[in-house]
Amino acid sequence: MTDSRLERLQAAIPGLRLTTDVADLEHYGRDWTRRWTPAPLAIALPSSVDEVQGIVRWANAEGVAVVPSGGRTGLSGGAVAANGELVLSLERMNRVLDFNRVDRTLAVQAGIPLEAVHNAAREHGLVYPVDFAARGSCSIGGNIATNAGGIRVIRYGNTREWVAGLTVVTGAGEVLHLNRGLIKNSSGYDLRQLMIGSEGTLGIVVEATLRLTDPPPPTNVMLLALPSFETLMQVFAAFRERLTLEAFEFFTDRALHHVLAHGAQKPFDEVHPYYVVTEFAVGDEAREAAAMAAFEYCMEQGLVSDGVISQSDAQAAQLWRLREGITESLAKYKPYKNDVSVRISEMPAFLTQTQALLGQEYPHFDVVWFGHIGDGNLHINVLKPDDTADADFVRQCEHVTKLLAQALERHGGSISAEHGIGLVKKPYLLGTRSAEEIALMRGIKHSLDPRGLMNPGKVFDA
Ligand code: 2HG
Ligand code: ZN
Repeated sequence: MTDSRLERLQAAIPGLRLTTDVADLEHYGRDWTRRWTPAPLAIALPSSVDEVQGIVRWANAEGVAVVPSGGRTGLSGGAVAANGELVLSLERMNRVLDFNRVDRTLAVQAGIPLEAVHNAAREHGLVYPVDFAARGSCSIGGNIATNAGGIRVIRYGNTREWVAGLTVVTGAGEVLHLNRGLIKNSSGYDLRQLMIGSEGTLGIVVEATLRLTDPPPPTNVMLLALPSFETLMQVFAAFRERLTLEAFEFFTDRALHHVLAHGAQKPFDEVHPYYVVTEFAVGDEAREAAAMAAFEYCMEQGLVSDGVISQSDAQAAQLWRLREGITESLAKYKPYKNDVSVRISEMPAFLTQTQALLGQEYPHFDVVWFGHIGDGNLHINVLKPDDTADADFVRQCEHVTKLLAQALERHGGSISAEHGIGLVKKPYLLGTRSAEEIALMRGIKHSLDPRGLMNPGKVFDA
């Protein structure tokens, strides 16, 4: 470690774990986007709020940019450090701090993995209901920084519904305790909610008090095969009217093709163009009858061509794997990812137009559609053909994303439903957010991070 700035950091916080090992720079300098070459100055792995505060104060004194770092499972480049930044990894701050049975809250350090939060809640007979496939690797701090969504938003909402309190270190180096775990708090601006989804551009989430809830009633998982895209929203309406949905997810035949090639088990003998995985509460006769009624109605109307319902937890997990395994099964094709949303009522028109647009622009590419259709959230992954150079591929995809962004603007949608803006979607922010909104966001950033050192270049340019 020869950089004098790092020597001063180490001198200011003697116990701080710092590394400039080449493998560490590479490992901590990137997230699941693979487009940027990591080039951080160093990696700091603090073990306390005081150490985090010390790092931010040092960064202000030295003018060094800081990239907050959780599990780095993000898909928008929000945790990339490619410009000599200090990566501040919360990895070592991964403990449960407190469980409060009366408040039904779990206080945790930001670096704890989502799955460990699930397990801790379950030990107390409760659940933390935000859930998605990266649960084993992502951290709660990153979930909060991106207001992560996932497969149960339809029932429980996004991460922001479940954060009762936050401790943050702002870009100016102040430690703030926000909302104090309160349910009701009508005392001015809600700075906790401002921090949620700010992608590390205002400060660093160091601790959180999470709300827990009752476990859901027993559920069943159903896989439906659909003959056409047009009927998707009708199937959704038929199920939603009759059942309490825990999830309603969709994917195409191309998605299934890749998951099966990755080792999942084939659900039907025949091939169908579209599929839905839905999970809903059962556990009594009325609910089970409602589930059958929804399915039979869809079959009679020709909205669905086949279906299978889970008979055990193992089979439910198998059906879920078909949906949750998609991202991993596509990784080797270096996919260009879109994560868009519109209001559910806009979904049918948006789907029709987008399908036409992509069919026209990508006749030669493998385009994989899937996502949280019950929340109006679609993931569109475009796979890189072997014979296309990386840069050409990205250029073509960016052109189409521009067209997609225009369609989203017409339909009042968002260019990022749940993955964040980061670096990948920064060029398309205007359109989802107005110029006035972006100007206000810049002003807010300036008041919390006056030197512009917190995750600079992410979301918007200063
Ligand atoms: C999911 O819903 C994740 O599985 C990842 O948000 C989506 O890989 C993607 O595009
Ligand atoms: Zn998703």
